[in-house]
Amino acid sequence: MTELILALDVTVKKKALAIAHECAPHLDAIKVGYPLILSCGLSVAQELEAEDLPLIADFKVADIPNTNRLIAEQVFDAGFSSIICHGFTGKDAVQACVDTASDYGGACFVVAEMSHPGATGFFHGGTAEKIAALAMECGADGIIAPATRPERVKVLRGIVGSRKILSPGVGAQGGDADEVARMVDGIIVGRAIYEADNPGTAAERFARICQV
Ligand code: OMP
Repeated sequence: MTELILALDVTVKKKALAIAHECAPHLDAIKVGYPLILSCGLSVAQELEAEDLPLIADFKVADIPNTNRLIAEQVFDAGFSSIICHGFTGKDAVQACVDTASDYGGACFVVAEMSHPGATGFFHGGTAEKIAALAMECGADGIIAPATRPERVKVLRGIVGSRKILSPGVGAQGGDADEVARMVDGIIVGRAIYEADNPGTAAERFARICQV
């Protein structure tokens, strides 16, 4: 079964918590990033723990190994169970995130290729493939690959094998959940859920697609 991960990019705490609660029965995890943390503080993670779902910290960590480790420690101490980091920083920097995640019994996902149109200018031409291979070499739990380009997900699957692929870009960015859900281990959905008139109903609809 494919997991449904809510990207909770909502900047008003009360609204974020209400949406999380409404959607929770249909979700497998909640992904939190800069929009929510910068507006509400890292402690929002503790409040989200009430939903009893794994929390993924999307800080796309991209610094030197020591700083990556310090960031990852803060993330796991705050109650997150996974962290997303960038891979273009190189082996030692990615390894610091993977090792810190492992020290905490958590998981680390490496962005192999981004979903937005501009990403092709940097990630194509072999870069995404290299990053995916690096993520495997470092022992990462999986990669992030674009739902907006299923043909690229297929290529990257050839590199990561049975390791996890989490895929953002469904809905608002044009990715087709029906097509991508069969190819990946988790789809990441933000606006198509949290901007819907009824986020709970929208989450339920995506959850049904994930069950195919
Ligand atoms: P929506 O476009 O609103 O569904 O949100 C997508 C979520 O996935 C946002 O939180 C993005 O920051 C995130 N994301 C991408 O959209 N593209 C990527 O390539 C990588 C991510 C990510 O790492 O989660």
